[in-house]
Amino acid sequence: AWRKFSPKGFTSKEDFEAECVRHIETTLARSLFNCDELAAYSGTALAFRDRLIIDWNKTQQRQTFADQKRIYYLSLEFLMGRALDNAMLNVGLKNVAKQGLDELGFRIEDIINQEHDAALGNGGLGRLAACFLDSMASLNYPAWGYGLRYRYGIFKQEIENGYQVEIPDYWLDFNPWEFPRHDVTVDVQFFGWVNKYTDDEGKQVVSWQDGEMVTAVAYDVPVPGYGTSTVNNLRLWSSKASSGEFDFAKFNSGDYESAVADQQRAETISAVLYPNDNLERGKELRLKQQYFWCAASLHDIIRRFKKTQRKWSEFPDQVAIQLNDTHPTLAIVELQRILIDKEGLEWNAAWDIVTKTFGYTNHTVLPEALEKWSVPLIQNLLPRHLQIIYDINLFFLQTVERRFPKDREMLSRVSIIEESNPKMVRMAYLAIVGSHKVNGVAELHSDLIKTTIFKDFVKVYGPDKFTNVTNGITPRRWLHQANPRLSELIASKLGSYEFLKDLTLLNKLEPFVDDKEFKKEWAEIKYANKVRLAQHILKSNGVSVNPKALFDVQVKRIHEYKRQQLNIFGVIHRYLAIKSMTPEERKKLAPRVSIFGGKAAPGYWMAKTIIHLINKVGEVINKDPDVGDLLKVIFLEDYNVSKAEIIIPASDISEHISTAGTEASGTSNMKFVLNGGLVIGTLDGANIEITREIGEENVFLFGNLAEDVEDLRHNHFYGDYSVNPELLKVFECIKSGTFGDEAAFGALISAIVDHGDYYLVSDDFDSYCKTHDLIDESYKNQDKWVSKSIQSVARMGFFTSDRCINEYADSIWNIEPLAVKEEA
Ligand code: 26Q
Repeated sequence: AWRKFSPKGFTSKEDFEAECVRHIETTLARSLFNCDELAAYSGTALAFRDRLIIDWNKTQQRQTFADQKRIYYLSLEFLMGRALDNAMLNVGLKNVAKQGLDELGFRIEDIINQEHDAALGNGGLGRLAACFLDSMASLNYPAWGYGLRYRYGIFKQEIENGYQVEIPDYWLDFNPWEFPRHDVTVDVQFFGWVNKYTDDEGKQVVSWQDGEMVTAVAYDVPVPGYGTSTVNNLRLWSSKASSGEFDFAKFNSGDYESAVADQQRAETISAVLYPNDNLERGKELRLKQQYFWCAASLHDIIRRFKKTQRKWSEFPDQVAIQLNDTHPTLAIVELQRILIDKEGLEWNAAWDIVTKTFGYTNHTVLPEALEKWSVPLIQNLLPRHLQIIYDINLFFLQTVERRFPKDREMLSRVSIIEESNPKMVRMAYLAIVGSHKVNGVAELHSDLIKTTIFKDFVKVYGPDKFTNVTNGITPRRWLHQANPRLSELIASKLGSYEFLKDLTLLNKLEPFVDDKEFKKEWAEIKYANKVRLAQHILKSNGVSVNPKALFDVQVKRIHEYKRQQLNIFGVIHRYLAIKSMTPEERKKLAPRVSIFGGKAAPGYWMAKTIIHLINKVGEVINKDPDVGDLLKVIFLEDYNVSKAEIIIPASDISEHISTAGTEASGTSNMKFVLNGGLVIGTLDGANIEITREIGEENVFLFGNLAEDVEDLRHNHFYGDYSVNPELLKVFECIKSGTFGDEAAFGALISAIVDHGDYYLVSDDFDSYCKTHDLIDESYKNQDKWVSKSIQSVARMGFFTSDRCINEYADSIWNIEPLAVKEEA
C-alpha cells in the first residue's frame, strides 16, 4: 500500500516545475525570491534524482533477487564529469525540464553548466572507468564500481604568467548525486604485528593484532543506463576515525588534542587524489589509500556473498573483480588472507578461488609507471600481507622451477620480489599471478606487453592468459550530449537514435558521404561548434580566433611521451615559415588555430616547462601583425571532462602523436573522430585500429614505427646521428630569446640535443611537418574534407565502450546481462 504514496517523480512540465520549486523551498530551505542559477540547478538535479532513486532501488532489488554473478570494477579513479545532463538523457525528460526551466526564467544550458565536475581521476584511465560504468548500466549488467571518495579531486589549473598553478578542487559542498550510507561501514586495520600460535585444539592460528583502525564509510552514487531502467551503483569509500574504545579512552583521559589529531590522520586517507598520471612514486599515504579501499570493498563484496549462503567454492560464480591497473592489487592478497586466516580454508583451495575471481587490466608499458612498493614499507603497514605475498611468490616460483628446472635467471626475472636494496614488490607481477586473465587496452599494446614487460609470464602461463580488449568510449556522453546537433542530424538520416545503443548502425551514414545537402548540414554543425569554442577562447584567453581557420587540437595530460613538445616545435617552425613569406605567399596559406590543453603533474618539471613554452609562444605569435589570422596559439586552462565536451566537437584536426609504442591506447582519439574531426597521429595505441576501421585515406599518419624505436634510440648514442636541421632552427629561435627568458626552455632543447632524444622528437620532426603541410592542402578542399569526416564517423562503430564491455563480459567475466522487463 505504501507504494501508492511513494514518489513516482514528475512526468509533465507543470509537475517538474512544482518538484523543482518544492526542492528549492523545502529540501534546500531557500526562498524563491533569490532563486539564482545555482538554486535552479539544485532543484532540477534533485527532481531528476528522485526519478533515478526509484529505478535504482528496483535495480538493486532485482539484482539481489536474481542472485546471479556480479561484476565489481575496482578503480582508484572515476572521472565522471557532470551528472545532470546524463541523468536527463537517461530518465528521458530533458525536454520537459527545458520547458519548465524556461517558464521559470532559465536556459537549460546555463543550469547544466552550474554543476561542478566530479573530477576523481587524472585522465584516460579514470575516464575509461566512467565510460565502463555507463556501458555496464546501459547493457543491464549487474555491476558495481568501487572507488575512493576523495575530498579533493584533480587540482584546478590556472595559468599565471605562462606557468601552471595548482588550486585545490574542493567539490563536495553540494553534491546531490551522492548518498552517504552511515550504516554501511567497514573497519580497516593498519600496522600492528602477526601472532602465530597453536590454539587449544592444536590448530595453527595466524592473527594480525593491534595497530590502528580506520573506518570506511560508504557513499553511493547512482549510475543510470541509457534506454533502460537499470541504475547501477558506484560505491565510494570515505575514511574517518573509528570510534573504538581506544579513542574514547584518549578523550576521557584528557588527551583531547591527540585524539583529534588521530581523527585528522584517519580522514587524510581519502583526502586527496594523487595527481600523477603514468608515474608511480612510492608514498606511504598512497599505499594506505590502496589498502583502505581494497579492504573495504572486499569486505563489502564478501558480506553480500555470504547472504546467499553458498559454499566458498562458488565465490567465483558469483563474483568477478576487475582490477583497473595494479592500483587495487592488494585486493588479491586481502582475499587470500580472509580465506585462510578468517575462513579457515586451505591455501590451495583459497588460491584457486582468488585466481578465478580476479582479472587485471594493464594500461602502460612505461617502466616509470609500473608500481613497486618497498618491502619495509609493506612490512610496517601490512605485516600479514607481506607474509602472504612471500608465500604467493614461493608457490609461484616452485611451479616455475618445475617448468624451467635450473633456470635461475628466469626465477629471478619473474619473482614478485625484486632483489634490490631495499627489496621491492612488483605489483604487476603479483596482479598477473593472482588473476586468471590479463588484458591490454589496444592491439599493439596487448602485443607489446606479451613481447616485452611480461614476456616471461607468457612462457610460464602460455599465451591464453593474455588477451586484448581494445578501449571504447560511451557515445551517449561523447556524441549525443557533447554534440546534440550532430546526433540529431545522424538520427534524422538513420530514422532513430538506435545508434546510441548499437553504434555499428553508424555505417548507414555511408550512402550520404557524397550527399550535397547532408554535407552542408554536417559542415554547418562543425562550424557552429567552432564558433562556440571561439567564444569560449575569447572569454578565457582574451584572444579572438577566426572560426573559419583550421582548428588543430591537442588536449590530454602533459607528458613527454605524448610529445606536446613536438607539436609546439612544429608551431614555431610554422611561425618561422610565415615570417619568411611574401604577402602573396601568405595569402595562399590556410589559417590555423593551434589549441592546447592539459594538466602537468605538480612535480613533473619538464611537463610544466612545456606548458610554459606553449604559453610564451602564444603571447608572441598572437600579437605579431605579420601573422594575423594565419596562426594563433591557445593554451586552454584547466582541461577537464566538461571542457572536453566543448572542445572535442569543435576540432578539425586533433593530435595523437606519442612516440610509437608508448601510448597504451588513447581514448580521446576515438572521441574526436566520432565528432567528425580528422586526426594526425603516429602508429601507436588505438590509432592503428582506428586507421584500420576508417581507412588509411582518412587519417594523417606520420613518424617511425614501434618496432624501430629501440634501434633509433641506440643510434642516438652510438650511431652517426645528428638533430634534424629544421628543428635546430626552431631551437635557435628559442635560444635567441624570441619567446623571452631563453634559459627557461633550455631543458627541452638539451633533452633532444644532449640527452639522447628518448622520445624521438627529432627523428619524427620532418615527417610531422610534412604531414601538417599535407593537412593544409587537404583542408583547402573542404568538399573532400567533409566527405572524409562523414565516412570516418560512419566507420567508428567498433569504438563504443558497449562493444568493449561485452568483450570483457564474454572473455573475462563470464557474465550475462540481467534482463529488465520494462513497465508499460
Ligand atoms: C600510480 C602510483 C602512484 C600514484 C599514481 C599512479 C598512477 C595514477 C594514474 C599511475 C597511472 C595513472 C593513469 C594512467 C592512465 O591514465 N593511463 C592511460 O589509460 C588509458 C585507458 O586505458 C589509455 O588510453 C592511455 O593510453 C593510458 O596512458
